[in-house]
Amino acid sequence: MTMFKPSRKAVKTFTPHEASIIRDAQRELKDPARRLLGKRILSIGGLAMLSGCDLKTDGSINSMLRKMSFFNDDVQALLFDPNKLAPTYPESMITRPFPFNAFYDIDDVPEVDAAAYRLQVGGLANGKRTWTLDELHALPQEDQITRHICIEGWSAIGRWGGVRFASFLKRAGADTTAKYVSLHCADNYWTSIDMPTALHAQTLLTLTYDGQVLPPKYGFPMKLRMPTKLGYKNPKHIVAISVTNDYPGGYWENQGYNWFGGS
Ligand SMILES: Nc1nc2c(c(=O)[nH]1)N[C@H]1C(S)=C(S)[C@@H](COP(=O)(O)O)O[C@H]1N2
Ligand SMILES: [Mo]
Repeated sequence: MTMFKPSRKAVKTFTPHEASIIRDAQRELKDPARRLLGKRILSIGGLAMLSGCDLKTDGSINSMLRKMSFFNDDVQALLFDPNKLAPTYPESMITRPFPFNAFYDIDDVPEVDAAAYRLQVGGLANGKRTWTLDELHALPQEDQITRHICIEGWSAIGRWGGVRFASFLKRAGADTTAKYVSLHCADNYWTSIDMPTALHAQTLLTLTYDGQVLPPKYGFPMKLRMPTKLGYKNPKHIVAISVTNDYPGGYWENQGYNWFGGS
């Protein structure tokens, strides 16, 4: 990782004005980026130099932050080990009750009609494009007990069951050399993930929570569970999946949350 660290000689000193802009920038950075900085993979001064930013203006800092966020995505993608498993836990450690979170109140959780439900697969895929819930339930299922980490500062252990997303993508004829998989939800939430995470062994197209059909608050009828990613990258109520090379962004990502969102 030292390759990202500027040499001691290269570290420049900042004027008080520049230092205050850097402090603001650091405050604006979301957790994963902060963690990367904390691990000393990069310093903000080093980044300012890498991105050719003179730190004179807020416009400049904004464009630096934008570049930095993409740079951070690239670094996280580089550090992501597709063979490394997230920790799993015994049943006795499940958090009860498991918390609910969404960009709206629990009373506004969408009601999806199970009989009418069709999961759509679009984009770079040449297999089956429409899936009923029965068809999803007929696929081989597995369970995981993992920790969900929300960027808002809480975490909880839960048990999800469903189909390995890698095997679902294969059945759907997805082009697994594509860059992104985007996931669109019944509440108009959406997010997108990198292909290596989509193919990770613990990435599960979940249909159950704690052995029961996924309740509405946890994402009925289907949620994508990834213990390698932060909470906002785990979409509930998914109605459409698209395989694409065009950057799809996401609901929170487009408001400044880091796109890679590794946990
Ligand atoms: N469709 C949808 N999925 C979503 C969200 C949302 O608002 N809508 N919120 C995300 C966030 S920020 C979190 S922390 C988790 C919360 O999942 P839970 O209610 O099962 O705890 O859902 C994620 N997936
Ligand atoms: Mo979250």
